[in-house]
Amino acid sequence: MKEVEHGIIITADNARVEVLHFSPTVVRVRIDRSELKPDFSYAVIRQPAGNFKKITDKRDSLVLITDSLQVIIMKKPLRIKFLTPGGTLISGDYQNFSLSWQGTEITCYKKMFPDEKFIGLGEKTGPLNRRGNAYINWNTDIPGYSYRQDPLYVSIPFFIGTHDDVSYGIFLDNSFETKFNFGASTDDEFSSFSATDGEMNYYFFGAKNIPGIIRDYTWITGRMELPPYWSLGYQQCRWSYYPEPEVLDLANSFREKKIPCDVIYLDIHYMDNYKVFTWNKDRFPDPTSMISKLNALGFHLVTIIDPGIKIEKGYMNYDEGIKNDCFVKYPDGNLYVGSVWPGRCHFPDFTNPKVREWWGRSFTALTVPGVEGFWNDMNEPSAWGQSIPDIVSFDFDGHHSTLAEAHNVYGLNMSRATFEGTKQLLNNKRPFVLTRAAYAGIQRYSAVWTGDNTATEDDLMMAVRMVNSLGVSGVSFTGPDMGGFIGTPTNELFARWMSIGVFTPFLRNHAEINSRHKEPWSFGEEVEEISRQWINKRYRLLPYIYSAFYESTQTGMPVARTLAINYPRDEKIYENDFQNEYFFGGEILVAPVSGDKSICKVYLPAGDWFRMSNDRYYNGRSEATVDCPLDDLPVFVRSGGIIPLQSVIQNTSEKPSPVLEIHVYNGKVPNSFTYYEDDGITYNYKTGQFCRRVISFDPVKKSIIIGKAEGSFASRYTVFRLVLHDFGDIMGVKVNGKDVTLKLKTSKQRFLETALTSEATEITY
Ligand code: MIG
Repeated sequence: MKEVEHGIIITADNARVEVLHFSPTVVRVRIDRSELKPDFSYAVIRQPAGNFKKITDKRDSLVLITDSLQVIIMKKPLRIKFLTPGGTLISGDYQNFSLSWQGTEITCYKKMFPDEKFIGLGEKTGPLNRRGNAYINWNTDIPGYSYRQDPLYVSIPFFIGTHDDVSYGIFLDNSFETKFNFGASTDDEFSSFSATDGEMNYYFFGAKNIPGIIRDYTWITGRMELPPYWSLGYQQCRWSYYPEPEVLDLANSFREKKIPCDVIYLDIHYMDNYKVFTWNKDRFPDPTSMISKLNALGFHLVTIIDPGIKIEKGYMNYDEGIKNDCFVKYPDGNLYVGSVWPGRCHFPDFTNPKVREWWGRSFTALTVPGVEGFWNDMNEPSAWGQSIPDIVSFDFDGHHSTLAEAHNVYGLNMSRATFEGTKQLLNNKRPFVLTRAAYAGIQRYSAVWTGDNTATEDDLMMAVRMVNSLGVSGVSFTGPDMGGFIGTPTNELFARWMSIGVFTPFLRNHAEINSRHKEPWSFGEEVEEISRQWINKRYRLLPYIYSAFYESTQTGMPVARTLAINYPRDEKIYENDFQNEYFFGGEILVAPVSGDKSICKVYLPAGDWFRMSNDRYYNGRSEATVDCPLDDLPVFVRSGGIIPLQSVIQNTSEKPSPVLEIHVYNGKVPNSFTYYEDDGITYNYKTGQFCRRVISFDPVKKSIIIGKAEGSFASRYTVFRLVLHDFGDIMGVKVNGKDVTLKLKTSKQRFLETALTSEATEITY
């Protein structure tokens, strides 16, 4: 054993082991057969820091202590265990075998506890509790994927285990193909994770609860930046809207029909022969004027981008790429050629910083005419045949590697190049970046959509779990193709999907080429009206949703949160019927249900709950049978819940009414909500131009306080309407000490209105 900065290195019989301190709750373990290689990661943005409080070298073990953890390393045979300060085992190597190499593949085996559950691993289908299942991470273009299909487009080798009264996280930071086995095909003795090459390199997260583990994981891999406000609105996509008059017609239809919408997408047909960074001049003769018309109608334009660069002399991006040596090659120096939409292509080496810069600069072709959103597709990477040879070489930021290691981080680095480049080009405006393929840490650069799903009820439920699982794994801004990309949804499925979409961080309707039209008015008048009502609701909720995104930027807490984050010990939430339930932000519980049901069973965890649509009260820790017509998804608010709402607007550049509604639901437990607002467009919030205030409800003191505004941004709202749910006929209501009378809204709701200033306001009753 050797003490080094931040930790220790052990030379065992067959292995080198390094254990480093990142924080009292984050410890990293690296193991290899020989000398550890120079350290490098695309996911991690932190360095080891601080040190163990105490390191004790005993005869048969080593004990490393932090304020929150004990790491015990047994010497012969080598076994690593993580315990609480009080000595409870949180996670530890399996007693019979702990590490194995088979060829280059290294596997780590951990003891599995009788009641242990596993959640996370990012974009995966299958159940919420992953116990009994095994998964592979190898980014894959897989149109029409089915339930339990694996692997998919995204690799996030991070999961959370929870058993007894402890939880922990493990992040295997290795971008080769990785495998996770949570007791599949074994006798429930151990779980394991493997990397097909490279070193065993994992971070152990030992924070007390799951929100703390997510906070630490996103401290290590980074958090999202605030997205443009418009990207939280409703988005309309199709493969493909063209030519220009069709795009403008589409925009006008939304306005005429009064269905709110903020974003229109152009899929691959806007390009000249599918060449990225070009425009098809026949279909889009004057993108600048088209985009300014769209902007005038309150729309933002997002265009698709593929990595493959067409081999064609005279095509600027090809010529530049060749000249600057931007494309990946075989080991013999010959350029790799793969065929995709444009035909034969070369592929940029996004693991080369010089190439990322070049790629970033190329976006002028899109940003100059006014495009503000960039949709990164096919970046698994995908080429016809779906099997690019592993030997293709990559720069790997100077560390030199091959596709075997670069494949899973290709999409991450493409998204990074896109984000960093467009951020510079947009002069202080926030770009919106969307990607299909990703690796851990993607939240720093891009939103993720869940690829080519199908219009089935199963896909709807699967999408909910995928979004929730991505959320646990650090990625907040996610959603599926609403309505299903492939196939035709029934009217019921479409309407239901729309309602669940309202409570999905990323809300985009998308459809395959040659499929039936799927705009909200394509399913008859009834579905059109239901869709309008749901999208209206999304826009009413935007102040709440934006505050939830703000929370993600601060703590990593996802916007869509499986109940397992807050109720890991409640067995019910893992049951088939209830595993899809989640919180949307901190206050709203969504119980997704398929479109073919009009009555369903929901489970409400500890606490008390109100159905949002009718204020009906429900006791927690109980099942309830509720009706769920297509215009009334089962959505509940926690008692004590605080929800800010605005008036319906048709797009986010429209000024809402100056009235901010603050809904407070009666309860016994104090609650607080951090409200956040800024211009939604620029980075001026970084210099203090935001408006943040804490709204708190204390049922014991009988007071509601709209806290003093912090920051220099002048809120869009100048009046607040406090809507009290289920407070009954309360008397003696005072605003800052002055008597007021409440007005009746419904039998369960009373309200008052008063000026919203930057000062604090206290309401007592
Ligand atoms: O080979 O650009 O997942 O959203 O519409 C298919 C056409 C390429 C796959 C994406 C999908 C997109 C489609 N793309």
